[in-house]
Amino acid sequence: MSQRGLFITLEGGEGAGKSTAMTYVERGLREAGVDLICTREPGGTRLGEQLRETLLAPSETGINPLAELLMMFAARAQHLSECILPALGRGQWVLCDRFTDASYAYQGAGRNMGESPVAVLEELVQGGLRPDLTLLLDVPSETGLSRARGRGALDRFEQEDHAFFERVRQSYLSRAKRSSGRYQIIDASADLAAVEQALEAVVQDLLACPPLVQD
Ligand code: Z5A
Repeated sequence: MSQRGLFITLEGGEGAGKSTAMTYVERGLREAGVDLICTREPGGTRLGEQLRETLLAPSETGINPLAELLMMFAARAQHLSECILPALGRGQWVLCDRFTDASYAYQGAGRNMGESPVAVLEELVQGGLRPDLTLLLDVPSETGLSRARGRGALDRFEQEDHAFFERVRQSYLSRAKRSSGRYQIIDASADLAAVEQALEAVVQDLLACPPLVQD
């Protein structure tokens, strides 16, 4: 039986540069001949994109934190069954812009729900599946927010206050510290050239010595 593909996620606060990094990593891997798909959360399927629209709409002011968390995991359940698991099973690599670390950071820490409800849903929806590698683009929240604001209209999350984004950042950093084997922290406050250089090193490492896949 052939081995499943690698599951790689990109995480970070607002405006950390995940989408920019994803394009760069995707290009490096494709040029090296890796067969991969790129996707995102919430989203990646028709249902997931519909839920994303609701979750990000600034007009949706009344969404309760538990409903928000359940919508993230509803989108994730669909994404796993329709897109991520089939691709991994075919041996393709999956590059995903955000995954469950974002639920720990935004709902667990940002919304002050704590880790327990996230962990319960993680187990229910994913079973034993965890990313093989997570690239955490770390940037001070003020820097990230000012980049995000520079892009124009703010979504529902981007309208939160500074304390919210600080909790999000600290959650990412503390989870990365606890399971350091899975994460690579990229200093995303550096200029684009320096970030690209760091990503280039990650891509070369991945190609030379891919992490062991946990089935
Ligand atoms: N969310 C959640 O709450 N729970 C969950 O479980 C999941 C998600 C999965 C949508 O995610 C929202 O869903 C998200 C959390 C929540 N909150 N929000 N908002 P998203 O990933 O689509 O949203 P986002 O964080 O706002 O991502 P983004 O807008 O796509 O930002 P980004 O990908 O990190 O950054 P970027 O688009 O690559 O770059 C932003 C700008 O900065 C752009 O103009 C770049 O040219 C510039 N940039 C990038 N890097 C640099 C450097 N190094 N220097 C200078 N300028 C730079």
